[in-house]
Amino acid sequence: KFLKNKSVGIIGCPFSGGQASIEYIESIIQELEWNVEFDGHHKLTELRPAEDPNIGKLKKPRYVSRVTEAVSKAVESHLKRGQLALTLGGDHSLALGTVVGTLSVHPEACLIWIDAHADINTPETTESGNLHGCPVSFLLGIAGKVPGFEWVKPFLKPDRLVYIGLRDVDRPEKKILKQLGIKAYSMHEVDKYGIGKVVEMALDSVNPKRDRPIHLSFDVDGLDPTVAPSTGTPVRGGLTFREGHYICEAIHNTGCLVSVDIMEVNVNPLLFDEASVFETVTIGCSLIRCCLGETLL
Ligand code: B3U
Ligand code: MN
Ligand code: MN
Repeated sequence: KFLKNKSVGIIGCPFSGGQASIEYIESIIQELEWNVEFDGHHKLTELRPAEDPNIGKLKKPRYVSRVTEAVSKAVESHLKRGQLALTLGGDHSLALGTVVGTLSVHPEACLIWIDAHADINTPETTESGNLHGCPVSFLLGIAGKVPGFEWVKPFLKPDRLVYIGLRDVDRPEKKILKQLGIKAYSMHEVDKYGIGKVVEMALDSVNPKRDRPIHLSFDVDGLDPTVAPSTGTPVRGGLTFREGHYICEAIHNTGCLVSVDIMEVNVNPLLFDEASVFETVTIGCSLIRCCLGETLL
Protein backbone atom coordinates (compact mmCIF):
# COMPACT_ATOMS: atom_id res chain seq x y z
CA LYS A 1 0.00 0.00 0.00
CA PHE A 2 2.84 2.39 0.76
CA LEU A 3 5.81 0.94 -1.09
CA LYS A 4 6.61 1.66 -4.73
CA ASN A 5 7.96 -1.74 -5.72
CA LYS A 6 9.55 -4.78 -4.17
CA SER A 7 12.67 -2.99 -3.08
CA VAL A 8 14.34 -2.99 0.30
CA GLY A 9 17.05 -0.70 1.62
CA ILE A 10 19.24 -2.30 4.26
CA ILE A 11 20.75 -0.12 6.96
CA GLY A 12 23.51 -2.05 8.70
CA CYS A 13 24.19 -0.77 12.22
CA PRO A 14 26.78 -2.96 13.85
CA PHE A 15 28.31 -2.15 17.15
CA SER A 16 30.63 -5.15 17.00
CA GLY A 17 31.11 -6.52 13.52
CA GLY A 18 28.42 -8.49 11.77
CA GLN A 19 29.71 -8.55 8.23
CA ALA A 20 28.85 -12.17 7.63
CA SER A 21 25.29 -11.74 8.81
CA ILE A 22 24.59 -8.84 6.49
CA GLU A 23 25.90 -10.63 3.42
CA TYR A 24 23.74 -13.56 4.38
CA ILE A 25 20.69 -11.33 4.64
CA GLU A 26 21.32 -9.76 1.24
CA SER A 27 21.33 -13.15 -0.43
CA ILE A 28 18.17 -14.41 1.28
CA ILE A 29 16.27 -11.33 0.22
CA GLN A 30 17.41 -11.70 -3.36
CA GLU A 31 16.04 -15.24 -3.23
CA LEU A 32 12.64 -13.69 -2.55
CA GLU A 33 12.98 -11.56 -5.68
CA TRP A 34 13.24 -8.28 -3.89
CA ASN A 35 15.59 -5.69 -5.20
CA VAL A 36 18.19 -5.10 -2.48
CA GLU A 37 20.04 -1.89 -1.85
CA PHE A 38 22.70 -2.16 0.80
CA ASP A 39 24.95 0.84 1.17
CA GLY A 40 27.42 -0.90 3.44
CA HIS A 41 27.63 -0.83 7.16
CA HIS A 42 27.13 2.61 8.54
CA LYS A 43 30.36 3.86 10.00
CA LEU A 44 28.92 4.44 13.41
CA THR A 45 32.13 4.32 15.42
CA GLU A 46 33.36 7.37 13.50
CA LEU A 47 30.58 9.35 15.17
CA ARG A 48 31.92 8.58 18.61
CA PRO A 49 32.93 11.80 20.35
CA ALA A 50 36.30 12.01 22.06
CA GLU A 51 34.61 12.79 25.33
CA ASP A 52 31.12 11.83 26.31
CA PRO A 53 30.45 12.25 30.03
CA ASN A 54 27.11 11.11 31.44
CA ILE A 55 24.20 13.51 31.35
CA GLY A 56 22.47 12.78 34.65
CA LYS A 57 22.39 8.99 34.64
CA LEU A 58 22.44 8.65 30.85
CA LYS A 59 25.50 6.90 29.46
CA LYS A 60 27.13 7.91 26.15
CA PRO A 61 24.39 10.45 25.35
CA ARG A 62 26.29 12.29 22.59
CA TYR A 63 27.36 9.12 20.84
CA VAL A 64 23.83 7.73 20.91
CA SER A 65 22.25 10.97 19.73
CA ARG A 66 24.66 11.32 16.78
CA VAL A 67 24.30 7.69 15.73
CA THR A 68 20.53 7.66 15.99
CA GLU A 69 20.20 10.93 14.09
CA ALA A 70 22.33 9.51 11.26
CA VAL A 71 20.21 6.36 11.23
CA SER A 72 17.01 8.41 11.06
CA LYS A 73 18.30 10.11 7.90
CA ALA A 74 19.19 6.76 6.32
CA VAL A 75 15.71 5.34 7.02
CA GLU A 76 14.10 8.51 5.75
CA SER A 77 15.98 8.40 2.46
CA HIS A 78 15.05 4.76 1.73
CA LEU A 79 11.39 5.41 2.55
CA LYS A 80 11.28 8.52 0.40
CA ARG A 81 12.36 6.36 -2.52
CA GLY A 82 9.45 4.02 -1.85
CA GLN A 83 11.62 1.27 -0.44
CA LEU A 84 11.04 -0.77 2.67
CA ALA A 85 13.64 0.26 5.24
CA LEU A 86 15.28 -2.67 7.02
CA THR A 87 17.60 -1.78 9.90
CA LEU A 88 19.85 -4.39 11.49
CA GLY A 89 21.33 -3.74 14.90
CA GLY A 90 22.72 -3.23 17.26
CA ASP A 91 21.38 -1.80 20.43
CA HIS A 92 17.73 -0.86 20.59
CA SER A 93 18.43 2.86 21.12
CA LEU A 94 18.85 2.76 17.31
CA ALA A 95 15.07 2.58 17.07
CA LEU A 96 14.95 6.17 18.21
CA GLY A 97 16.49 6.93 14.82
CA THR A 98 14.55 4.42 12.75
CA VAL A 99 11.14 5.43 14.13
CA VAL A 100 11.80 9.16 13.73
CA GLY A 101 12.93 8.42 10.16
CA THR A 102 9.68 6.55 9.51
CA LEU A 103 7.48 9.21 11.12
CA SER A 104 9.10 12.00 9.14
CA VAL A 105 8.03 10.31 5.89
CA HIS A 106 4.84 8.66 7.19
CA PRO A 107 3.42 10.84 10.01
CA GLU A 108 0.40 8.51 10.28
CA ALA A 109 2.55 5.45 10.98
CA CYS A 110 2.02 3.18 13.97
CA LEU A 111 4.70 1.33 15.90
CA ILE A 112 4.63 -2.35 16.90
CA TRP A 113 7.35 -3.06 19.46
CA ILE A 114 8.31 -6.71 20.09
CA ASP A 115 10.47 -7.00 23.19
CA ALA A 116 10.90 -8.55 26.63
CA HIS A 117 11.42 -4.97 27.84
CA ALA A 118 9.32 -1.81 27.40
CA ASP A 119 12.35 0.42 26.72
CA ILE A 120 10.29 3.36 27.99
CA ASN A 121 12.44 4.55 30.90
CA THR A 122 12.95 8.30 31.02
CA PRO A 123 16.26 9.98 31.92
CA GLU A 124 14.68 10.29 35.39
CA THR A 125 13.47 6.72 35.86
CA THR A 126 16.32 4.74 34.28
CA GLU A 127 18.39 2.83 36.78
CA SER A 128 20.98 1.46 34.38
CA GLY A 129 21.47 4.72 32.47
CA ASN A 130 21.57 2.62 29.29
CA LEU A 131 19.83 4.43 26.48
CA HIS A 132 18.61 1.18 24.92
CA GLY A 133 16.18 1.10 27.85
CA CYS A 134 14.85 4.59 26.99
CA PRO A 135 14.14 5.10 23.26
CA VAL A 136 10.36 4.95 23.57
CA SER A 137 10.21 7.77 26.12
CA PHE A 138 12.19 9.98 23.72
CA LEU A 139 9.89 8.98 20.84
CA LEU A 140 6.81 9.94 22.85
CA GLY A 141 8.30 13.26 23.89
CA ILE A 142 8.16 12.45 27.61
CA ALA A 143 11.92 12.33 28.15
CA GLY A 144 12.23 16.04 28.85
CA LYS A 145 14.96 18.14 27.35
CA VAL A 146 18.24 16.29 26.93
CA PRO A 147 21.01 18.18 25.13
CA GLY A 148 21.77 16.61 21.75
CA PHE A 149 18.31 15.10 21.26
CA GLU A 150 16.57 18.24 19.99
CA TRP A 151 16.33 16.66 16.52
CA VAL A 152 13.88 14.03 17.79
CA LYS A 153 10.63 14.96 16.08
CA PRO A 154 7.89 14.40 15.15
CA PHE A 155 6.78 12.62 18.30
CA LEU A 156 4.81 9.41 18.36
CA LYS A 157 1.29 9.54 19.82
CA PRO A 158 0.81 7.03 22.66
CA ASP A 159 -2.21 5.50 20.89
CA ARG A 160 -0.02 4.60 17.90
CA LEU A 161 2.20 2.29 19.94
CA VAL A 162 1.61 -1.33 20.92
CA TYR A 163 3.87 -3.88 22.60
CA ILE A 164 3.98 -7.66 22.34
CA GLY A 165 6.13 -10.02 24.42
CA LEU A 166 6.82 -7.94 27.54
CA ARG A 167 7.98 -9.76 30.68
CA ASP A 168 10.70 -7.62 32.27
CA VAL A 169 9.25 -4.17 32.84
CA ASP A 170 10.59 -1.82 35.54
CA ARG A 171 8.14 -0.45 38.09
CA PRO A 172 8.32 3.18 36.86
CA GLU A 173 7.85 1.90 33.30
CA LYS A 174 4.65 0.13 34.34
CA LYS A 175 3.43 3.43 35.75
CA ILE A 176 4.15 5.26 32.48
CA LEU A 177 2.37 2.59 30.44
CA LYS A 178 -0.70 2.92 32.68
CA GLN A 179 -0.69 6.72 32.77
CA LEU A 180 -0.47 7.05 29.02
CA GLY A 181 -2.87 4.17 28.37
CA ILE A 182 -0.39 2.41 26.11
CA LYS A 183 -1.57 -0.92 24.76
CA ALA A 184 0.70 -3.77 25.77
CA TYR A 185 0.37 -7.53 25.37
CA SER A 186 2.74 -9.26 27.75
CA MET A 187 3.60 -12.95 27.65
CA HIS A 188 0.61 -13.42 29.97
CA GLU A 189 -1.75 -12.32 27.20
CA VAL A 190 0.14 -14.42 24.65
CA ASP A 191 -0.44 -17.45 26.91
CA LYS A 192 -4.05 -16.55 27.54
CA TYR A 193 -5.27 -15.66 24.04
CA GLY A 194 -2.69 -17.20 21.74
CA ILE A 195 -0.50 -15.27 19.36
CA GLY A 196 -3.13 -15.10 16.58
CA LYS A 197 -5.60 -13.24 18.74
CA VAL A 198 -2.93 -11.05 20.31
CA VAL A 199 -1.63 -9.83 16.95
CA GLU A 200 -5.18 -9.15 15.79
CA MET A 201 -5.93 -7.14 18.95
CA ALA A 202 -2.64 -5.29 18.63
CA LEU A 203 -3.36 -4.34 15.02
CA ASP A 204 -6.94 -3.34 15.88
CA SER A 205 -5.67 -0.98 18.56
CA VAL A 206 -3.08 0.91 16.50
CA ASN A 207 -4.32 0.34 12.96
CA PRO A 208 -8.05 -0.50 13.08
CA LYS A 209 -8.71 0.11 9.38
CA ARG A 210 -5.34 -1.27 8.26
CA ASP A 211 -4.73 1.99 6.46
CA ARG A 212 -1.74 3.26 8.43
CA PRO A 213 1.87 2.48 7.59
CA ILE A 214 3.47 0.09 10.10
CA HIS A 215 6.91 0.27 11.66
CA LEU A 216 7.88 -3.05 13.26
CA SER A 217 10.66 -2.83 15.82
CA PHE A 218 11.66 -6.38 16.72
CA ASP A 219 14.08 -6.85 19.62
CA VAL A 220 15.22 -10.47 19.39
CA ASP A 221 15.14 -10.72 23.19
CA GLY A 222 11.35 -10.75 22.76
CA LEU A 223 11.97 -14.31 21.63
CA ASP A 224 12.79 -16.97 24.17
CA PRO A 225 16.55 -17.27 24.83
CA THR A 226 16.36 -20.92 23.73
CA VAL A 227 15.67 -19.75 20.16
CA ALA A 228 17.60 -16.43 20.17
CA PRO A 229 20.49 -16.88 22.62
CA SER A 230 23.05 -14.29 21.48
CA THR A 231 21.53 -11.12 22.85
CA GLY A 232 22.66 -8.83 25.66
CA THR A 233 19.79 -9.11 28.12
CA PRO A 234 18.00 -12.44 27.64
CA VAL A 235 14.85 -13.07 29.69
CA ARG A 236 13.30 -16.51 30.05
CA GLY A 237 9.71 -17.22 29.09
CA GLY A 238 9.66 -15.50 25.73
CA LEU A 239 8.02 -15.93 22.35
CA THR A 240 8.50 -19.29 20.68
CA PHE A 241 10.09 -19.72 17.28
CA ARG A 242 6.68 -19.93 15.62
CA GLU A 243 5.12 -17.08 17.61
CA GLY A 244 7.90 -14.77 16.44
CA HIS A 245 7.42 -15.81 12.86
CA TYR A 246 3.64 -15.58 13.08
CA ILE A 247 3.92 -11.94 14.15
CA CYS A 248 5.99 -11.13 11.06
CA GLU A 249 3.73 -13.10 8.71
CA ALA A 250 0.59 -11.44 10.02
CA ILE A 251 2.08 -7.96 9.81
CA HIS A 252 3.25 -8.62 6.26
CA ASN A 253 -0.28 -9.70 5.39
CA THR A 254 -1.67 -6.28 6.30
CA GLY A 255 0.21 -4.84 3.33
CA CYS A 256 1.09 -1.84 5.52
CA LEU A 257 4.65 -2.65 6.57
CA VAL A 258 7.14 0.07 5.59
CA SER A 259 9.98 -0.21 8.08
CA VAL A 260 11.48 -3.09 10.08
CA ASP A 261 14.15 -3.17 12.78
CA ILE A 262 15.78 -6.44 13.83
CA MET A 263 17.64 -5.42 16.97
CA GLU A 264 19.91 -6.63 19.74
CA VAL A 265 21.43 -9.43 17.69
CA ASN A 266 24.88 -9.70 19.22
CA VAL A 267 27.52 -11.31 17.01
CA ASN A 268 30.51 -10.66 19.27
CA PRO A 269 32.49 -13.94 19.36
CA LEU A 270 34.04 -12.91 22.67
CA LEU A 271 30.61 -12.86 24.31
CA PHE A 272 28.81 -15.74 22.59
CA ASP A 273 29.82 -19.06 21.10
CA GLU A 274 29.56 -19.63 17.39
CA ALA A 275 26.50 -21.84 17.58
CA SER A 276 24.51 -19.27 19.58
CA VAL A 277 25.39 -16.50 17.17
CA PHE A 278 24.52 -18.68 14.19
CA GLU A 279 21.15 -19.60 15.67
CA THR A 280 20.28 -15.99 16.46
CA VAL A 281 21.38 -14.61 13.10
CA THR A 282 19.47 -17.41 11.37
CA ILE A 283 16.24 -16.66 13.18
CA GLY A 284 16.73 -12.95 12.45
CA CYS A 285 16.99 -13.81 8.76
CA SER A 286 13.91 -15.95 8.76
CA LEU A 287 11.90 -13.25 10.57
CA ILE A 288 12.96 -10.88 7.79
CA ARG A 289 11.87 -13.36 5.13
CA CYS A 290 8.42 -13.52 6.76
CA CYS A 291 8.21 -9.73 6.91
CA LEU A 292 8.89 -9.71 3.17
CA GLY A 293 6.16 -12.18 2.40
CA GLU A 294 7.62 -15.66 2.51
CA THR A 295 4.87 -18.15 3.29
CA LEU A 296 4.97 -21.71 4.56
CA LEU A 297 2.97 -23.02 1.60
N1 B3U B 1 14.72 -1.81 31.89
C1 B3U B 1 16.14 -2.00 32.07
C2 B3U B 1 16.63 -3.24 31.39
C3 B3U B 1 16.63 -3.26 29.91
C4 B3U B 1 15.87 -2.59 29.01
N2 B3U B 1 16.22 -2.96 27.79
C5 B3U B 1 17.16 -3.85 27.90
N3 B3U B 1 17.44 -4.04 29.18
N4 B3U B 1 17.73 -4.49 26.89
C6 B3U B 1 16.91 -0.74 31.65
O1 B3U B 1 18.13 -0.80 31.61
O2 B3U B 1 16.30 0.30 31.37
MN1 MN C 1 14.58 -3.48 23.28
MN1 MN D 1 14.79 -6.12 25.11
